[in-house]
Amino acid sequence: MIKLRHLLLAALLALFSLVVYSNYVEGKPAQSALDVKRIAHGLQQPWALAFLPDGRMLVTEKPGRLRIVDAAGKISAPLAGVPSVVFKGQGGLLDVVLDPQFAKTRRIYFSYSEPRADGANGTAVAHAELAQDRIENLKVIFRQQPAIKSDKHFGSRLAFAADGNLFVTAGERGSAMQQAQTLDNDLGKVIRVTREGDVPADNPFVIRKDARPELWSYGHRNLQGAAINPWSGKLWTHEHGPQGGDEINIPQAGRNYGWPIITYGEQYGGGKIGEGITKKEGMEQPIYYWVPSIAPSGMAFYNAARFPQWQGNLFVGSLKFGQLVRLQLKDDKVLSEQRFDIGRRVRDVRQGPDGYLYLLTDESDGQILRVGPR
Ligand SMILES: [Ca+2]
Repeated sequence: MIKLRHLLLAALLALFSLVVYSNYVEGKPAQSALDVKRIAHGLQQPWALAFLPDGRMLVTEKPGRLRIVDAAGKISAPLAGVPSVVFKGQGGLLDVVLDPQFAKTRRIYFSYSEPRADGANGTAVAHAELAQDRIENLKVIFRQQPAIKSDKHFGSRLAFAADGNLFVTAGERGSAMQQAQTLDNDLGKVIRVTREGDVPADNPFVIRKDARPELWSYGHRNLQGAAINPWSGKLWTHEHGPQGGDEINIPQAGRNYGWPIITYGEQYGGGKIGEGITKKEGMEQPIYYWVPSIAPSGMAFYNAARFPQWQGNLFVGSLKFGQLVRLQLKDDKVLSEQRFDIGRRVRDVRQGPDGYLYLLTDESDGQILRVGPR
């Protein structure tokens, strides 16, 4: 009898400590004033997350897999039909978003580093229809030109504007940064295409013979964040600077955002980039920048009712510091910044239909974290 009581007591204690421990792991770090709940783990370098209307999540994994994760955290087998990707360095299967008309079309859009001729590669965007365990009727609607032999700076975030056109961020591929300043290529550019990949008639360079018509803005470096501001309807992006000088921009039609002529960053290890200047006539200033770099990835405006204290804020993930960055905005200006320690490289940030924010962590044991203010 005594033994049984001891056993019961021990079992209760074990259960109690397990509960305390899991709360500790999920809720850390305490000083962050952030409530963190782990929804799923075991993803391999997840890059992007998109909510389906039924509350499940589409998740890309960089090695080239697309999975569905349910609200309880159960991860599906990889969906069939994903094209082959160059999984190397920063390349792989990258962003994913739903067609704004998804309920009707079952269509998803995704970006990836596409293998090209002679060992080169480039950012590509495709759409396909989501079926039970596969994607079907794939069509590539954008292929970044020219292809480059590099495993860096694919950019590749996707954002649909209210007019139905799609913005694609295209990085300058690292080895070709001067081409961010010329208009005969898709390197270091924001691209604007229709949902079928055609050029909208009102794109800024359609009448110029020396420019590619799909270009929206230029002089960018590597943009791994893009979102439509729900209050202004404008595209906002962020981009990695070199060493220092990560930026937030509100790219406008036909404007030059300066890379690599002007930057608030420097060469890795120190030293000027170009003339080492931060301003120049005819080039746009970022609305905000970070020195030192936070290595930003993922971007979400918060407009849910659940947490009124977050209303109107912009959230950005930090790979380098393992943080979630909260920016308080007034119109097109950043008023203040707050950082929350996540303790893991934050790759993507999305607002869930339940009004929480959802983060992806960029690891071999990648996680989905649900966060809210504490
Ligand atoms: Ca710039």
